[in-house]
Amino acid sequence: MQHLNRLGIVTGAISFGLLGSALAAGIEGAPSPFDKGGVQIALISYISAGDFFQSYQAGAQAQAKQLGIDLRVFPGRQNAAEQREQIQQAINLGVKGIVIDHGLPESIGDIVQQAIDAGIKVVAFDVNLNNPEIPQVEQSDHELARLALEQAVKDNGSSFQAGYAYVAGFAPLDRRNETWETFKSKNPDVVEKARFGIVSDTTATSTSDQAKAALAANPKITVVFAPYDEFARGVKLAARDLGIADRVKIYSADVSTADIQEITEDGSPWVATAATNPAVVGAVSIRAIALKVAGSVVPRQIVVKPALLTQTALREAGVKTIEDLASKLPSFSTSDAVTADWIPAKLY
Ligand code: SR1
Repeated sequence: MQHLNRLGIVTGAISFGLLGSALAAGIEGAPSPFDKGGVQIALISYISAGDFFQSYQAGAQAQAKQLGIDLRVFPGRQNAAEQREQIQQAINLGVKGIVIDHGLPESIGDIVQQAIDAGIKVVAFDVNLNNPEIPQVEQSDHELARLALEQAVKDNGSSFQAGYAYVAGFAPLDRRNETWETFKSKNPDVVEKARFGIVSDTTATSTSDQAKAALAANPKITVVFAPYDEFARGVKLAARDLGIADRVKIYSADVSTADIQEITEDGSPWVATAATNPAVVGAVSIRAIALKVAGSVVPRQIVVKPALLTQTALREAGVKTIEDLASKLPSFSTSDAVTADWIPAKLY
């Protein structure tokens, strides 16, 4: 577990755009087909709105560039039928590998199997396709939720009324929910008074409307567990609109530069988040698919570990951006997951 205020390792920052431009022709000494370059890989997302997914995609693109990969990005629109259609398009294109970023397993399981049957390698990020041939990238969601909830107890004790933002069916949210359920059973004086949440192209504002109603109807709620940054933004907006930002504390998942600004601003009720650098997760996903395509053994489960970021620690450390975090926390600058000596693995 890493805490921002315990670490001080500094690495040089490089803009993503400067990386790997000379590698489109292939990497000397790399296994086939990466020795030639131009390997077509598809990144097919279910959600593209929001900071997390934009940063994930930027990290994936930066790593792809370093590997000379021709990355075809299919932006999700929270539309299961469209994601299915995009997987079909990738199969028709003859890509060598596909990264599936989120999605609903019941809508895509069979088409993903068709891709595998066509000899295409597949890696999944945060969608359980229940197939031993598909490595699963994830952020250690149980630990992530535990870090945020332990901070909630540290700040508020183990007796409080809570609001909870959750939508079932998304693998990371379902895993975080398992930790929430365990947490409640171990802390019987934590009472969940309201549950709400929407995942859509307007997650934050739609969740805000629901949070507003829930907080107004339950004035004794003092803690909200909102383990997705778009949920946390929505709850913060609701607390501000209701004029109760001084008596509600929000504990979340994820971080972005915009989130850091929202967390650290004066009077913010958003007091802690447990997070990875989504760009690093995107890079890890591309390395995993590259290794699969190269015929290397890839672990079934690939984990990028989260760190706890408290409002206090961010303010004290003067952190204003994700790049600041990457310069202070090793796990925000790179990951040692799925590397090989022929793969450049540093984003910053
Ligand atoms: C709707 S699922 C949202 C989550 O996916 C990623 O795992 C991010 O951490 C985000 O919280």
